[in-house]
Amino acid sequence: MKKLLTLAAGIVLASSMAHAAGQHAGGHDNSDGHHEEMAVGEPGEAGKVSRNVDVVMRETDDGEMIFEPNSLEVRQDETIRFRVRNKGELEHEFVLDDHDGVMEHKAVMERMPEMEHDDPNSVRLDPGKRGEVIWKFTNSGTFEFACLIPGHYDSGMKGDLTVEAKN
Ligand SMILES: [Cu+2]
Repeated sequence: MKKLLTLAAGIVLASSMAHAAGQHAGGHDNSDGHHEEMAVGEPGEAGKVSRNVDVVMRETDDGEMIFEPNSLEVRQDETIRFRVRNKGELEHEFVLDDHDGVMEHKAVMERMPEMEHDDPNSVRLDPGKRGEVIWKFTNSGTFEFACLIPGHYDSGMKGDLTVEAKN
């Protein structure tokens, strides 16, 4: 049953995305309406990884949910392999995006908690599992990483990601 719901949510999402694509010529639109790519960058190639960054996701004894570390710095044009490990007892995810993208995605997840996305800017892990995201940071600026499973962001699962301009 869970699988069926996931599938249904996926279909709803796919059709709403197709609809949005028709209206705005595709992609991940920002409010200024002309960005097809994500501001935070693009999927990276394994052969071009410049370094690995380890990130742990877990709950704390006092009821928080956290990323360790909770802030990250990278340089523009770096390709990073985020090695993400869920050391908690709940399912968690690691999503890279700009603030608006995180907020938008968070709202969608709250409406459709069963939705499972398979986007290159995220990885969702069962307790005890490891996964990775390979990402190229094409733009400098301030971005975020977050877990958008309902309730987790508000329990602390967010971090700042700074991309320093090259040179
Ligand atoms: Cu989480």
